[in-house]
Amino acid sequence: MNLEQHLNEITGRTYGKSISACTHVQLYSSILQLVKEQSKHAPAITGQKKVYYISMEFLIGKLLSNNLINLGIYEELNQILANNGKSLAEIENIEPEPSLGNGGLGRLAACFLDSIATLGLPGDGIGLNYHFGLFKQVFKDHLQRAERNEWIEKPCWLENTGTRFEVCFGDKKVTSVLYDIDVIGYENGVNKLHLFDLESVDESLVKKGINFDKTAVDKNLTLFLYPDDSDEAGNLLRIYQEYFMVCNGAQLILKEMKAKGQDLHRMNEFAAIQINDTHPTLVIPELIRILTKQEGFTMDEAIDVVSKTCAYTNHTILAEALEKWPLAYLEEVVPQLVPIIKELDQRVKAKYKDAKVQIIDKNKTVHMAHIDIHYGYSVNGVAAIHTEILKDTELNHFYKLYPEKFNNKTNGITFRRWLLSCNRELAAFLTETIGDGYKKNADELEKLLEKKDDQAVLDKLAQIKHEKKVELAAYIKENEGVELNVDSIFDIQIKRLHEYKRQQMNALYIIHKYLEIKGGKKPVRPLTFLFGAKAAPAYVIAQDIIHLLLVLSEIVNNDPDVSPYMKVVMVENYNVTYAEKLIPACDISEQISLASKEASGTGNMKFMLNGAVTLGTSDGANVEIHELVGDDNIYIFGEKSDTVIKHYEKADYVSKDYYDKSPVIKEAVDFIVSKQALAVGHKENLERLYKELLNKDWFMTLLDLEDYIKTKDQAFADYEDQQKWKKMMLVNIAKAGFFSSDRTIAEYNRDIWKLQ
Ligand code: 26Q
Repeated sequence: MNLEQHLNEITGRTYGKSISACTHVQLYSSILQLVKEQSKHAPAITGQKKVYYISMEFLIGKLLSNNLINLGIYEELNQILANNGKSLAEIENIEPEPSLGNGGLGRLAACFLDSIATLGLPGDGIGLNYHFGLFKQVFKDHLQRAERNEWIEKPCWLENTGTRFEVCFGDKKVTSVLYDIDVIGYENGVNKLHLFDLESVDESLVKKGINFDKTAVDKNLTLFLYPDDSDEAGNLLRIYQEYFMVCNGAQLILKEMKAKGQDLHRMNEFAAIQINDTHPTLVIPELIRILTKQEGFTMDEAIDVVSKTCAYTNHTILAEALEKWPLAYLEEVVPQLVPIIKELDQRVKAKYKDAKVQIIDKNKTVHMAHIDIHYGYSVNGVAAIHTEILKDTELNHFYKLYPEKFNNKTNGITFRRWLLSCNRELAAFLTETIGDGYKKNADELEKLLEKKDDQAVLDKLAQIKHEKKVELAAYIKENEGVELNVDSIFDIQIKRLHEYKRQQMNALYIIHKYLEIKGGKKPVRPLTFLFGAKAAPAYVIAQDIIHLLLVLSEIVNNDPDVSPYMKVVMVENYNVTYAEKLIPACDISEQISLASKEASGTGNMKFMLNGAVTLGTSDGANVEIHELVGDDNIYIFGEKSDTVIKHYEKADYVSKDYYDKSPVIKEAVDFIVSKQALAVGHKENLERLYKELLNKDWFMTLLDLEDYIKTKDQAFADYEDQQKWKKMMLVNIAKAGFFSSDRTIAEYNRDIWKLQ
């Protein structure tokens, strides 16, 4: 049966219709079924040892087009549908996006699963099946409101496996249900993403927006994903979720090993468990508990084998983001683990006198990362500079104890989603120009460098960028109601809203530009500033920054003196699908975090791959991008991480000094509480943000503002030298190969997992 016959057979079987007689909704269901049936024929991935990537988040995005690409049937199906008068692009729009992650960490996990399957490595994901995931963002009255994101519908990618486990919280017992999603490798085999759900989950618990009864754990456990900075009330529930995941995960891993007849005493020869940040840390004491209580292991044996199986990835150096839980919380949620955690702590205290490496500190607070580092065999950071900072400062006390455990794994992104799927035009042109070897071996993108002086190639890259800007403009017109000038420079900052990422610095630049234009200084070419960001609902200043951005867009876009030269748009409900539309259309990629604070960033890599030029600080993976493309193909500004770290050590940064010293800074900051801004926005939000910047500015916005303005103006000026700009685009694409997650996963496997 060929592909068309197969699809016709499915539409016939399901709807009694041929392809051409089906609606797009019916075709969406039918193609989903087609993918499920075709993936059954993909080769199984097997091997003696398997990796389990355990994570509270898998931000997988829509799956239809990626699965079609990975099965190698996208083009053929596209043609079949077109021949039947149907549009695959429109069918793709029907799929809801699951929001099973906050941002970078969750999206990284999804890219990793794609690469693990693509490299043919045995490896599954383990996570939770949140019914409403992360909230859906809506703007009302220039403020963010949170609503539930309903993404589970029939049919969907989830397959009920029928597997159930029991999970105890002290004497409370609940039952889980396991759903699987196929992870289809690119022209390779299939692995699984295992998502556990609560059998007794009750969606009707959710009242208005995202509010629900947080105490009814047996009903609410898998309703929502916690935002990355939550309120107190949510903390207990977060621990319930974490334990629910790891208890199920541990049972699944042991069950699979037993089914294969593998000796649990040699667990580390058959399994590697990669712990994605501290969120799944409880898997360590949970495995030890099961092995000692149910499998006849001595404590020494259990600790030994678990420590040789578990590896930890750190994604942050923000002290406030390192998970610490009061022991009392753990006593309430998982009393059965407390004796084990105390035992692990006792062993540390017996061996090391340094209080900084204790698991349970003198305030009876449990430091999750410390469990991972003492009782795991690998600790990795996610970009070169990040790992160095971990070793030198944040985790220096541990580095001194276990230098051999520390290693770097610079993040990567899957080129299937972030090039082949989101920018088919660019992918096709690359294939035409350098062959399609780059699809399997990303380093081959460097072949593009040979075309640096080929005018036809340079022009075509610029032409594709322009087409993508036209497509994005149409989408934004429809979704945000704003008209964009496709000949303007598209400057884009999309990422979670956090003070350290400094969207507020970009806002201050926009104010500066607005005032310049009002004063008669017009930019040579119109400018378009695009933002996308969700803020944790309990993160007050982040909400205020969103408010400022929305107020600015209202002021700028409606000012007839200014709007022909400049537009500001904050897109609503920024998510993976939106990223796939924004990134290919970008000219300037904003990566402006305070140096030392962004562990890696992965958006920076996606933009580069799609021919945008980075405007960024020496932070995270920007440093590696800079090394690869050289000074001439990137805009780097701001203080370096060592200077920033010294400011924190000496506590000598005073934002007010910068405000007093610089009329440009003063004018921009004052605008936040100007009559003009207050006429549009809310006094409470704007004043709070103004005071924060002036009196605290913990992430040193004003420190780098002048250099930022200067460097950004230079980038805009350079854009007018189109020949130069096109070459910069080319070099960025050509050098992006290093950031393929295939490379990252090959390194994890070589250094940590050691699968055959
Ligand atoms: C913790 C406790 C309670 C509730 C929520 C959380 C929580 C949830 C999510 C804490 C942190 C996160 C997410 C962190 C994250 O996305 N980090 C990013 O990871 C990327 C992948 O390595 C990096 O590129 C980014 O630099 C890093 O910020």
